[in-house]
Amino acid sequence: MKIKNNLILAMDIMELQKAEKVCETIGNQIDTIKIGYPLTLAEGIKTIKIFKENYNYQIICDYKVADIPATNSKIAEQTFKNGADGIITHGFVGEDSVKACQDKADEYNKDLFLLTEMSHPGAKRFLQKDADEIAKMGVEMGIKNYVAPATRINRLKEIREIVGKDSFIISPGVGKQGGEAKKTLEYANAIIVGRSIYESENPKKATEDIIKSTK
Ligand code: 3DU
Repeated sequence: MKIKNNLILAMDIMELQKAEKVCETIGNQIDTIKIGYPLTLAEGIKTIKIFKENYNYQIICDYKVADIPATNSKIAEQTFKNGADGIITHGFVGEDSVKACQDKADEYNKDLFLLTEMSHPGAKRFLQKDADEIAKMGVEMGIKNYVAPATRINRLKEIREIVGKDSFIISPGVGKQGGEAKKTLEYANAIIVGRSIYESENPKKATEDIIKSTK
């Protein structure tokens, strides 16, 4: 996936009107947003189409899919049927569950992003131990897109080493969670930023500043 300015906006605003206002303010500095449960549960899956049609954005659905294969397949089907360009799936559930999402992504000719290690402190206790194995599984499965943390650059670097230079890594945790944009982009192809933009008094300037800081 090609991502303008290597920046994905995490659209976790729970009111569509407010979310659209942020998009109008930011203008064409970005071309990709990430929608997760906050907006989807508040306003429905129709939000995917609204952002695609009104702003021509690429949409990555951060549904952190983590169920049995049969259920994963249904979740991915609904996600792609409703217009998503990509879906984020958890890796800890294992190869068969991930493959169910991968098959749907292939069927729709869209992207699957495999979540390896998460960015928050709690991820250290369980997920971190297996994150390298999750990344290795992704490589074995031929997965090209990954999610890895901006909050622990050493871990991001290690995951990059496992998935290789030709894989595409998107990285959350820049800004509010403490990660730095420029450092993160040494190892990731794009950063994911939410609150530092949409909670800012001036989302346009916040976006400009983040983009400038990456140059
Ligand atoms: O912390 P921010 O407000 O910039 O938002 C980060 C987004 O990325 C948010 O949607 C969160 O759910 C998602 N995310 C992580 O923060 C960390 C992960 O490991 C995976 C996804």
